[in-house]
Amino acid sequence: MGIFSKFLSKIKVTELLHKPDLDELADELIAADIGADLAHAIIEQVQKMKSATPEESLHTVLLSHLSKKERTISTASGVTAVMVVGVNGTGKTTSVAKLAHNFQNRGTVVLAAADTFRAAAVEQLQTWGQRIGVEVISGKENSDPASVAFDAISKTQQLSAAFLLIDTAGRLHNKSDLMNELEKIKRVIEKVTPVSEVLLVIDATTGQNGLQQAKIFAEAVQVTGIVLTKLDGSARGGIALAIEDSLDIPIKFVGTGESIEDLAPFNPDEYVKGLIS
Ligand SMILES: Nc1nc2c(ncn2[C@@H]2O[C@H](COP(=O)(O)OP(=O)(O)O)[C@@H](O)[C@H]2O)c(=O)[nH]1
Ligand SMILES: [Mg+2]
Repeated sequence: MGIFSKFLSKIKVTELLHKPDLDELADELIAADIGADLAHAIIEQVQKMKSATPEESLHTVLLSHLSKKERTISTASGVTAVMVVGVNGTGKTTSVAKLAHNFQNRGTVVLAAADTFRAAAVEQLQTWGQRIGVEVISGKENSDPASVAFDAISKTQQLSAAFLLIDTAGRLHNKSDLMNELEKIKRVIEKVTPVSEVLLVIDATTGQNGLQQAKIFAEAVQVTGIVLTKLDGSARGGIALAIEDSLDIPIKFVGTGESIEDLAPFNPDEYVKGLIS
């Protein structure tokens, strides 16, 4: 059930939006993690749209705040290299495994365990790799992530693999450290092939806090797309709208659970319909 359904069923009786309705709509938008400023901008726009029904107006206005950028993964003719970045716990490693599974029917996939700061992170990726039958390149604990990236791109060439997915560390305590590390990994890959995508993983259940983290990452690296995880655990999916409105980075995939199949392309129209109906 959409987050605005209670509200919409009530206003349908009059088909007109009055001040108390608009206040209630603003509250619902904010409760859905859309953020106060954007919620008020949406209200103003809905008010100006007199011709349509409130439901149609809301649909049009919400859709207009989503990114117009391409949502499919851009692929390269040789190796498609994809870096996956984001704060610890958001779902990077799981998303790397899900993406690998998703790409497997299009060619050989190699995974790089470049989060070398946590032994558990490497083991976790290896376990996924075994389960889905994908090679995982790793280094020793605390080894240089860029050296893992180097080994991984070498392996990718050796196997003539079509995809290289790189899992990275998510420490946020020092922005310039983070930037240096991610840039170094990128440089190592780009000696061989361009990095096609840098996907930022955001946990939908962290709401506006997740948006703040996203801003820090977007300043540190050139993010080309977002994977919004744990939408299954969040009744407040409005965060997708807040992210796209403020960063104009397209959400390319959504995570809808903990198993390998729980990844879906993000469809703006369906998303908005889901919020409303
Ligand atoms: N419910 C749900 N859980 C998820 C999703 N994606 C990841 N997780 C869980 O979130 C936790 C952290 O994921 P992990 O991939 O280790 O995050 P990382 O630290 O960013 O690599 C794990 O328990 C995952 O199973 C999702 O889409 N939905
Ligand atoms: Mg991880």
